Amino acid sequence: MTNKLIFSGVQPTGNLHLGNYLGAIKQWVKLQNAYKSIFCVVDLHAITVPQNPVELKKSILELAAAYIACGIDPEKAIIFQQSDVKEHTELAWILGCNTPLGWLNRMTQFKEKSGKNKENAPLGLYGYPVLMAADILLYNTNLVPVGDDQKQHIELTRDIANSFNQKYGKDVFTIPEPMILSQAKRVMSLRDGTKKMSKSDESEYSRINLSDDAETIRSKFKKAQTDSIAEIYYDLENRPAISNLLTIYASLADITIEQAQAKFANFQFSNFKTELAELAVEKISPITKKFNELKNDTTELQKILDKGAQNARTIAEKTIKQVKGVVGF
Ligand code: AQP
Repeated sequence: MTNKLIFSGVQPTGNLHLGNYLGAIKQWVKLQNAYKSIFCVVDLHAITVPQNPVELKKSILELAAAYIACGIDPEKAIIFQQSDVKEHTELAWILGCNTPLGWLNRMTQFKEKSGKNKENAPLGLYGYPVLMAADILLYNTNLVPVGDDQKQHIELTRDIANSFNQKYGKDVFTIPEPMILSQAKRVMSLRDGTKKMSKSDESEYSRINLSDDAETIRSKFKKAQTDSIAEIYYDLENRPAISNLLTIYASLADITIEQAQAKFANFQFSNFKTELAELAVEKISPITKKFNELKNDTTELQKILDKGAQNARTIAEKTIKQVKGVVGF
C-alpha cells in the first residue's frame, strides 16, 4: 500500500454500463488494494441536467450497491455521497472565483451536453468542471482513475490548482494526475462505433447495462454494428465498430487487443459475437446477481454511505480550513 490517494466518481444517473465498468470501476477494484481510495457518488454533478427527484434518490443508493457489487470493498475504500460533504460546494465556489471563463469555454463536455441550446443551459452544467476540480483537490488526491473522456477535466483541475497555489504563494493543493489504465478507456456505442457508450443514449441497444440479463446481453451483441469487411482485425480509424468489439472482449478477458485479434482472426462475425456475448454474460452475471441482492437493503447501504461521508469529511474539513485561511476568510 502506497501513501498515494486516488479519488474518482460516477453520476447516479441511471444504470451503469460496460463503459463505466471497463473504463473506470473495474480499475478501481484493483487499485483499492494499493492506494488509499475514495469513490464518490457524484449526485451534485447529476443535477447539472434535469433529474426526477424520486428516481435520483433511488439511483444514489443503487450506485452505492453497484460499486460494491463490482468489487469495491467499503472496508478498504471510502464510498460516500457527494452532497453529504458540504465542503465540495464551498470549495467549488472559491475555485470558481479563481477560474477564467476562457478555460471553461474550451471544455468539450459542456459543448456536447448543452447541445444547440446554450442560452438555456444551466450555470451548473457550465461550472461542472470546477466542481469536479473541488472534488479532487479537497482530498489531496494524487491520481484520478477515469476513462479517456474525463482527461480534459483533470487537466483543467491541474491548471486551477497550479494557478491557485501560485496566486496565494502556498502549496495548498496537491497537483493530481489522470490515471488512464484500461485499454477500454473509451468504450463505444454498440450501434455506432464513433460515439461513446453512454447512459444518455436513447437506444438501449447502444450499451450493455450491468443490470442486463443474459438474454438481453446476447441479443444486444447479436445486433451490434459491424462492417462489410469479412475479416476480423483491429483498425480503430477505419473500422471503429469491430475495433470496439475486440477492445471489449480483450478487457473482459484481461488479455491484450493483439491477443484478442489473433484469437478471432479466422472467425466469422456471428461466431465472434457469440463468444463475446458469452464472456460478457460470464463476467456481468455475478455483478448483476450481487447488485440485485444488495440494492434492496437500503438501511445497510445508507449506513455505508454515512460512514463514508464521516471519513471523507475529516479530510475535507482540513483542506477547506486551510483554503479559507489562505484566501483571507
Ligand atoms: N464509454 C466509456 N468508456 C470508458 N469509460 C467511460 N466512462 C463513462 N463512459 C465511458 C467513465 O465512467 C466514469 C463515470 O462516468 P459518469 O457516469 O460519471 O459520467 P459520464 O462520463 O458522463 O457517463 P455517461 O454514461 O457518458 O453519462 P451521460 O450519458 O449522462 O453523459 C468516468 O470515469 C468516465 O470516464
